[in-house]
Parts: sequence; C-alpha cells; structure tokens
Amino acid sequence: QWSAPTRQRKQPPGMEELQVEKHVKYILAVEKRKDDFESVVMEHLRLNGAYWGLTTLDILGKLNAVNQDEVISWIMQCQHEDGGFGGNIGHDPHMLYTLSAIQVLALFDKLHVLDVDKVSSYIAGLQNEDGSFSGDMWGEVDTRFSYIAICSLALLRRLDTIDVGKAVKYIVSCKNVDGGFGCTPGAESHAGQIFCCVGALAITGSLHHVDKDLLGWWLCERQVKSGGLNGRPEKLPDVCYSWWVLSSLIMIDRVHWIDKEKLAKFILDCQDKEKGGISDRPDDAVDVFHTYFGVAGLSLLEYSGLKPIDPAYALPVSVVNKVILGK
Ligand code: GRG
Ligand code: ZN
Repeated sequence: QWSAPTRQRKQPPGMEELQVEKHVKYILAVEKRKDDFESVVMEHLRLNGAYWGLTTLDILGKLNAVNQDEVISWIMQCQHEDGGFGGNIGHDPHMLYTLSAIQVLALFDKLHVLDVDKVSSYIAGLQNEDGSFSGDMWGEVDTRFSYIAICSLALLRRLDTIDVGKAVKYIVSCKNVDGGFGCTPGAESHAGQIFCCVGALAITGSLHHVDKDLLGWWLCERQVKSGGLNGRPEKLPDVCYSWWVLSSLIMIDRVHWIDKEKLAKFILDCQDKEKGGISDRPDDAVDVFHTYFGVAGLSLLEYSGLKPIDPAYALPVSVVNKVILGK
C-alpha cells in the first residue's frame, strides 16, 4: 500500500547524531526502576510502557538486552479470565493493554503463548451495534478503540470475529469536512485520532474512504517553523506528532509534502544528550513515551541504522512481515 523505505540516507552535516547507546541505557533503566516518580505515575500504564520501551529497543537493534522470559511471564500475569489484559498485575482489563500485550508478544515472536480464541472474543465482545468499539466494560466509545480492535485482531489473524464492514462505516462517520477524523462523529479532527482512523482503514484495505489530497494538506500544515509537527492548528509542536502525523502521511502517500530533514533535526534536538531519552520539545524532561515516538519518527524518516517501522501496525516491518505475511 505504501512504498517500502530505503535505509541509505546519510545525515546532512551539522545535524545532531542520534544517541543510540544513551537511549538504550535510558530505556533499560526505566524498565528496571519500580519506585521513582515516573514509575509510580506510570504504574497503571506499565504494559503500555513496556510496548513503548521494547519497540524502541527493537528499532535500535537492542531487543536482546532484555530478559524475554521475565517479560512474557509478567505479561501473562496481567491477563484476566475474560481474555483481556490489564495495565499491570491486578489492574482491570482494557483494550489498550490488550493491544500492548499482543504487540510485545509479536516483538518476541511469541504470539503462540496466547489463547487466541479467548483474546479475540474479549475484543469482539466490545464491538457495539453501530460498528464502534468500547475501550472496556465501562463503555467509553472512541475511534482509538476501533484502531486497537482492528490492529489486535489483524495481528491475531482473527478479523473474522468482528463485523469489519460496520467497523469501517463507523470510522468513516467520524470523517470531517477538513479531511481529518475525530474521536466520535462530529468531533474535531486531531492528529492522534487521524492515525487511528487511517491505520484501521489501511489494515482493512479501506483507504479509498480517505480524501488523500485534502487530508494530506491538513497533515502537512501541522509542520511549524522549527520543523516540528503539532496535532491541531495553533498548537505547539511535540515529538509525539512525528509519529501520529508522519505515519498517517506515509499511509496516504503524501509524506513528500513535509520537510523531512527539518523534522529530523527537531526530533534530534529533543534528545537528552547526557542521560539519554527524548522529550516532547527541546529542553523539556524526557520520558519513555516521547523516546519511542522520536525514535519511531526517525525510523519513518529513514534515519540510517534504524529498523524500518510499519506505519499502520506500529511494529518493526520485520515483525509485521512474519506475523501477517508469514515470512
Ligand atoms: C500502537 C501507536 C499505537 C497506539 C495505540 C492509544 C492509541 C492507539 C492511540 C492514541 C491516539 C491519540 C488520541 C493520540 C494523541 C495523544 C495526545 C498527545 C493527546 C494530547 O492532546 P492535547 O489536546 O494536546 O492535550 P495538544 O497537542 O493538542 O495541545
Ligand atoms: Zn507529546
């Protein structure tokens, strides 16, 4: 659907280098810490955090630095009787953590440890009559959950357990006159929501519902003077939009509408060159979330030495090829 990236681009002179070793050290340290501020606030998000950290390590070619058996055993303890996963042991099940569990197991090529029927029936059970999805038993509806359901079931090769036609129809009902998508019908376009809708449409082979020129225009207007991207008009740039916006532009074949070099420079300027990690904007504090989006963004920009990442599945292309195409 989108052209395969080539990995040969050299960094122009004067551009910061990606501090690979420092970022690896930073992520490994965050994975181990249990009692500092970031770990405490992230307690409920740990499975999602594990996905961010481990995917970043894989893109950097360092996934083997973690103890795979320990991670898998902890993930399986986050699963509930109904098939869904919580963000940590003893936490309630939710779609988001269920996707993270599937993604991390896919990274380790260990999807076979799952009871696929059980997990897919948890996800399929959250589809509503109008085709939309709720995030958990409490019922909040959002196109984020449409993406999560579709991405999860595609990775499990069980898209047949939901009504894909209705799911697509619901996503299309969230399309706005500016070409973008919101979280529910009529809600404002936002880059994060656009990634979810375009990603779900890409996975289900339904990108013909997108007005690529109109949406491409809205997305490329997200680039500001510093080279960074924002998530909506008039907002500040933030490294995470290097993922949400760029992946969407690639999926609709309009990535040449932004200045890729300036964006790479913005991301590289957000590195903590001493302690490792990447922040949302230059000179802010780093976190694992923005470290992932910075590295994943650079991978989408074909930065040399990084594994290519798939813009729809948010996993290394090699992992997607193995899981989806069996090669
Ligand atoms: C596997 C990559 C992946 C994702 C899973 C959770 C999810 C699916 C998608 C989330 C999409 C989304 C809504 C992202 C936006 C997150 C974000 C930075 C929200 C901030 O919004 P505001 O309004 O910030 O607080 P701005 O930048 O508009 O000021
Ligand atoms: Zn951000």
